[in-house]
Amino acid sequence: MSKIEEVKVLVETGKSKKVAAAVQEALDNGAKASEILEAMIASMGVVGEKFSAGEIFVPEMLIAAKSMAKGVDVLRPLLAGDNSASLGTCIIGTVAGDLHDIGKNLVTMMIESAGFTMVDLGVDVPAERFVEAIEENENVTLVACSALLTTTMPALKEAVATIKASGLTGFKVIVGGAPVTAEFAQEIGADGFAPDAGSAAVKAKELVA
Ligand code: B1M
Repeated sequence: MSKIEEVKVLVETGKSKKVAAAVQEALDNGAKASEILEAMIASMGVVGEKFSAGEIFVPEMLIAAKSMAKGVDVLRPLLAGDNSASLGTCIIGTVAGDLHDIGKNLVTMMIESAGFTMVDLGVDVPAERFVEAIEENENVTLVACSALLTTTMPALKEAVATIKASGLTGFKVIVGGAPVTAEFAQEIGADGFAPDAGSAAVKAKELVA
């Protein structure tokens, strides 16, 4: 089994204590950080399928998520890149009712590497909290809202509406997450959408240019 395959199996089976070492070994064997990340994202897809099929339950999903987070910790310095440019502050969070944060954390890392100062509000963020954070922080140029459940798409809509209705200006709003589409983003009045973390960084730069 290749080291990358090993990382995939460890994430899928939630062997959180072994993942960091296996990721490091994969890197030492010449694997690219981006390849390892792709493999771990694919593992989460498998975990999701097993959950849908009733083969595993929430605790196993949670342990798999923790395992992936350990692997991402090792990759972070390699993926984050140069963040010396200053494109302002980006407020980011997963919307109300939604506890998923792996995707949001990857997006945070990539937008930071594009040159933003990040203020991460975490998960289950009420719409009004985004507005407060815009008021509390200097030079906010971007607000990024993540939603990972079809059931929290209305909360994403509410977050964008509340931010837009606040009357505050000087920033753009970007949205994303597995169930979110470009059409939905447009429909709810977001300024931008990105399907994954890499393109979120590209879109973020484009929006504030
Ligand atoms: Co949950 N979960 N989960 N879960 N979970 C999904 C999302 C699900 C698809 C699994 C499934 O059924 N197959 C399903 C949603 C179905 C739906 O919405 N139709 C689901 C469900 C149902 C649930 C619960 C309701 C289960 C229950 O309790 N019965 C529950 C809800 C809790 C809540 O949020 N209120 C729940 C709970 C959990 C855990 C807490 C156990 C855990 C999360 C732990 C954590 O995040 N710290 C968990 C996990 C791990 C998953 C899966 C397996 C993996 C999610 C993940 O991290 N993916 C997931 C199945 C799957 O994704 N296939 C699943 C990897 C990550 C890199 O991808 O998050 O999509 P993703 O992020 C991507 C893009 O979406 C994008 O970029 C990222 C990187 O490229 N992106 C953005 C994300 N945010 C963006 C923002 C942007 C731009 C792009 O701009 C701002």
